[in-house]
Amino acid sequence: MKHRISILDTHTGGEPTRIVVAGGPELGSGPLSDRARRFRDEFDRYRSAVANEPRGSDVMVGALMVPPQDRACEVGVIFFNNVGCLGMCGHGTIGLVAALAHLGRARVGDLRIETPVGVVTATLHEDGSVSVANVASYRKAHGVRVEVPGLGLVTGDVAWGGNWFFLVEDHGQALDLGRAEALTDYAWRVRQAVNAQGFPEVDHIELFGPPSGPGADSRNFVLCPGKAYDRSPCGTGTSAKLACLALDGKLGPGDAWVQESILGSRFTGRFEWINRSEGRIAPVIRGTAHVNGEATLLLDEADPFCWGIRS
Ligand code: PYC
Repeated sequence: MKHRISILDTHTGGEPTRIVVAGGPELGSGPLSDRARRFRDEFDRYRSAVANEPRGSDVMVGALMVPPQDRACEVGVIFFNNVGCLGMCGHGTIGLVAALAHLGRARVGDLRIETPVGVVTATLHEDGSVSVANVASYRKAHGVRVEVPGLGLVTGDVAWGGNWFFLVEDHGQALDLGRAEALTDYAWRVRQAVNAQGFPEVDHIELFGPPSGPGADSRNFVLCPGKAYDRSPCGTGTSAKLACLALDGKLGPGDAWVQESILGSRFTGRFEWINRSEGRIAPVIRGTAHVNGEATLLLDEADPFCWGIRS
């Protein structure tokens, strides 16, 4: 028996998103957080078939399009990667909007998108770029000191931007693409130590440094849950960064923050306060995605790796 899954491939600042347009599992109705749980618990093989080798790779982020519960939304989406599901995904949402435009389902203007962690509003601009008004973001812990075996003391902030991040500035690492392996090793060690030291929820590590040139405020290296690094500046990571900048008084409401990725691709972020005393912000991230593939995945049960290679 062959399953057929229709996909559109996109990339946002170099980071891929594989959008499942049709042929995904039937998850029923109800809140998207419940359906994401059902996808994780009962249909994980679909995630693996789409994101993992031999069809995908560790870098691949998937986006399963589902009917929204909220009728004011154009679509619901469950993001996933090589090891599990994500709460939100900024670069993935920008890719999703580019895909919807390709399908004739998005025009210049706003559209609401349901995710497992809340509704986000995306705006497709005339120039093809997309702004994402992300879920409320905030800092949970400031100046967390972590003893990392083999590295010593590392200090950072724990913040939410749709996923959980540990944000580090004083790492002493050069953020060069040629050092991706060394940066992955560094960030992975930091993650283990942060998890062990009272923050098990943190599954993204974000290192910050100076930008490569004019026009940007910062460069980052973001290690994702499955040990792949984000080729884009990371929309949820930039949202978490904006929450920290806002609380530290380093960026004002409405001011632009240009975040550069390890590749040099850029997102522009801005925020408004939702509740200043609680430190909650409404971040908006703007970037550009391109549709670069349109295909049907064939899942043949006779293929020993039909459902992907799971580590
Ligand atoms: O852009 O939010 C993002 C993201 C999360 C993981 C990879 N990219």
